[in-house]
Amino acid sequence: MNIRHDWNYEEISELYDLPLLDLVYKAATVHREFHDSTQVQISSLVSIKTGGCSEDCSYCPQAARYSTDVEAEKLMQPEDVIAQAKVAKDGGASRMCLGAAWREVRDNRDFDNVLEMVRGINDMDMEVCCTLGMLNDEQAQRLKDAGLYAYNHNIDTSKEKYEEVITTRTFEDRLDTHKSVRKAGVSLCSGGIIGLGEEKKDRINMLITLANYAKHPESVPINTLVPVAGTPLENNAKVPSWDLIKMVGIARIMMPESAVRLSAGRLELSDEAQAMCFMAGANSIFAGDTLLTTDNPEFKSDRILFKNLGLKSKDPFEDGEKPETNERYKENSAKAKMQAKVKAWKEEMAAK
Ligand code: SAM
Ligand code: DTB
Ligand code: SF4
Repeated sequence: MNIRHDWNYEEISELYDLPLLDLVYKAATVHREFHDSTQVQISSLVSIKTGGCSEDCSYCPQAARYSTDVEAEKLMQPEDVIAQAKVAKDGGASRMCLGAAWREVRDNRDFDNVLEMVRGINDMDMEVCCTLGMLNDEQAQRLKDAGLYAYNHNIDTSKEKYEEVITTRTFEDRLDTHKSVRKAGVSLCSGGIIGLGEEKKDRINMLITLANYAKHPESVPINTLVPVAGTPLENNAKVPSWDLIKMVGIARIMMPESAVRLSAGRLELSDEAQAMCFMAGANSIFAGDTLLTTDNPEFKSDRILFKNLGLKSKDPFEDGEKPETNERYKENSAKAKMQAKVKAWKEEMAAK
């Protein structure tokens, strides 16, 4: 089977309407052609900057404008993040994903600290992924120079549904960040959420956007909405696990080489439903008892599940080379600090 980038709505609609077990059979066959079906990539998440976000993503407990239990915190210290990465590595994680409740990356001290975290974790021979909101070409390059392996930036839903879910940025803004990530030669992680109130056409169009890229995202997280009290979507109907299995299977068929990640919402799934997702081609999970702010299955229960299903965790850098950290990232930090000083001095002079 060759890799395609020209999927059309009708053919995916046919897959969507297949009897579920026929779809799973097709997807499982593709999965076995491209992957070792016993291997699952394990990522661990840490929320390096929690809450207080200026965006209005209607699913997100970290948006400042919604009244949720999440309290805004400052950026974590690099040494604390690196210590958490060590624990995750000992638990079998090959990738550490650092999440920040930011609309976008800014060229400031916080970003310099994130670069230090990236460098420290890459030095531990773990893949480092960041999800920091929108970024530009230069920022993507600085992350790459620090040793970043992947960048997560979800499209979440279809272009058509997007403005019902988020109004403070556009679908195009998301795609622009993807361009910067690709330009810097960083692996792209992008997927979406089911349970936002979307229809079949939105689910299909979301996958078509990702699968018709000239290069498929190397990871495709499929999140199920975790409804959080205080967010506009807190009372959304629960998504049947059949829908998740279907989405995983379709993503597997459309993007055969990518890692399809079972992401938020795993706590609500039975072991059997998770097994069906692995059968349909999921080959990555977030492990650890918290995602960013919500709960996730404990390491221990995942270990039992893996044992029962005969699954193994994948080693880091099996699908791509370890990025070399480049001393340029330090020079850039120094340059940014100098520019900030000059700007402050100019403002001071103008005020006199
Ligand atoms: N602020 C950055 C951004 O939005 O890109 C990074 C962090 S943001 C929390 C990362 C992703 O988490 C979102 O794009 C969304 O797909 C997912 N997410 C957030 N809240 C969720 C929820 N309640 N249920 C499921 N997925 C959620
Ligand atoms: C992704 O697709 N899902 C993760 C990760 N990428 C950053 C985040 C899920 C967040 C779920 C809600 C929370 O814990 O705050
Ligand atoms: Fe902010 Fe990201 Fe949450 Fe949106 S999803 S409110 S950008 S943290």
